[in-house]
Amino acid sequence: MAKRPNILLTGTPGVGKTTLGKELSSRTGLTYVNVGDLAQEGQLYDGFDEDYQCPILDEDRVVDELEDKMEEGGVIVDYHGCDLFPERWFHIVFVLRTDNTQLYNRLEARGYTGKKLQDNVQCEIFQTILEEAMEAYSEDIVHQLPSNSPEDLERNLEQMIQWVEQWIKDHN
Ligand code: DAT
Repeated sequence: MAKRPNILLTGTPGVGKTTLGKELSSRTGLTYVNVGDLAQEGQLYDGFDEDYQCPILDEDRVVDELEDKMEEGGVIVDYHGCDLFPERWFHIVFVLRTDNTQLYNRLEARGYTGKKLQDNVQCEIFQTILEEAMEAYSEDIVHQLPSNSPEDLERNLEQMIQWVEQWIKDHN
């Protein structure tokens, strides 16, 4: 079996990780893993956040759950955080970025309101996830990508597919 890279797709909720990740998976054959869904399915939670009215991720159990798959390679991980994963897992990290107004509209359409909506838009304004990624991974594997339009999506996909193909050539 050919060696294949692991990719982390991260960024504020609503920037387009799931849309991009699923399409990248279908075009490359890499396995797409949505950490939010994985946690939900396995109930990998440790408490409840009253402020945000959502369960708190049990990070250790998430990491344990994914370890074997990541070791094998060929996984696209989608999550709105990035410092919970071991650095060694990823060969490249993409941080998707969306303009504030655009993000606001997407999150509102998703049913976010009040503090949850405000805090997520602020998270994007303050580049919180980008900074988290820069601290958690070697800066030369962290790439920011604009994710505002269908054209951005297509351009990002093309660049990523090219990178995946090159990586596979170089490592096999
Ligand atoms: P995330 O997984 O980061 O929370 P998503 O993939 O669910 O985001 O996308 C949120 C919404 O934005 C969804 O309605 C699809 C839309 N969207 C995603 N990428 C886009 C893009 N590049 N251009 C326009 N809309 C996009």
